[in-house]
Amino acid sequence: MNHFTKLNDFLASRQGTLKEYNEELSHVLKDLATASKIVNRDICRAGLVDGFIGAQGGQNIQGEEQQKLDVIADNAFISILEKGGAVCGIASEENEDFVAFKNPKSREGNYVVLFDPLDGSSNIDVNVSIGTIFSIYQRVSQKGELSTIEDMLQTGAQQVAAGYVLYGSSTMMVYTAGQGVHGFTLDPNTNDFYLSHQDMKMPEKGRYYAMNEGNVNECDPRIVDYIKYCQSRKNDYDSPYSGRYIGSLVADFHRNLIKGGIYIYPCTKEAPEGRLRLLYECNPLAFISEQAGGLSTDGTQRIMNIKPNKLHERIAFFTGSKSMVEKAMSFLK
Ligand code: AFP
Repeated sequence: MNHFTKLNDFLASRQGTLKEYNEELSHVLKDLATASKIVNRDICRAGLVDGFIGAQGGQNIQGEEQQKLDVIADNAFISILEKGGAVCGIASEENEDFVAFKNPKSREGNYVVLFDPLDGSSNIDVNVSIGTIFSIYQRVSQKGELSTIEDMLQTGAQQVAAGYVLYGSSTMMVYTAGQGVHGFTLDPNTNDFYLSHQDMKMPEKGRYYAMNEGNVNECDPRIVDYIKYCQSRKNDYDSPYSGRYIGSLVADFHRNLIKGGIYIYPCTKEAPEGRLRLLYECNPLAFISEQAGGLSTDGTQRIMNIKPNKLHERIAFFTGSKSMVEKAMSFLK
């Protein structure tokens, strides 16, 4: 036993604090937590179970090699959300098209969930932190009907809740429903999430920058200038920032949320539109960053104002502590 509040009790206490914050939304968040516990268990046992480690043998719609655990995690989230009844459809990194749940209960569901079931999957086989990222919207299609593409292609500003689960040295679920950011740690003894990080705030600035610096000569020279600024003694700390890049967006973002820092994935020659996906990577983290006092932009505009044109749309992403993102943007002017 511990003295921390369980996720379910916390969700119950929040109901009604916002028009959108109701029992059905709590249900969706609980289902996401349940699915993440299954995924967490599978990640922890991956090395011991045949069929969990390694490549699946196919590519997802992004042309990226799918890992076995990508598919296992995807199936876990889809099956729990489908059974739950509060969600009428989903879109995920691992599926080319969105999935409209056909059963009558789900058709009555008010929400859609967009997610990356296992972010940072190149880190799975090497036992480095990975995550799940999710975004929740109210449907715009008719209740009782099948969910439509319009449900999925909403701007980030229309998210009712968003979050991530970090499978790290401990497993944490962090979410916002538009009233601050709440962090829960999974207790392996009880398999319950407990409120461990209340009202999380991103420090106004920090000393960490996260970028795949292998790409530094492949991007806009103004980005190179900003990276040189981070590495110089001419920055606001009069000493070089520390470079930290895990290659799992969730883990890099979480460090910056707690310690202060900036994450950058600009357009590169290889990825001229950017690498990260707007709908299930950037939007949810943008919502959390703003709720925590940080900023997220594609270099020209607020991430959450971008009207998506397609499910797997990619964009450039700059997210983190407010003054650091503002400084990076000043290089792009
Ligand atoms: P996956 O979810 O397909 O593994 O992609 C990981 C990711 O979207 C993000 O988590 C990382 O920050 C980024 O890509 C890593 O990309 P690079 O390997 O190009 O640095």
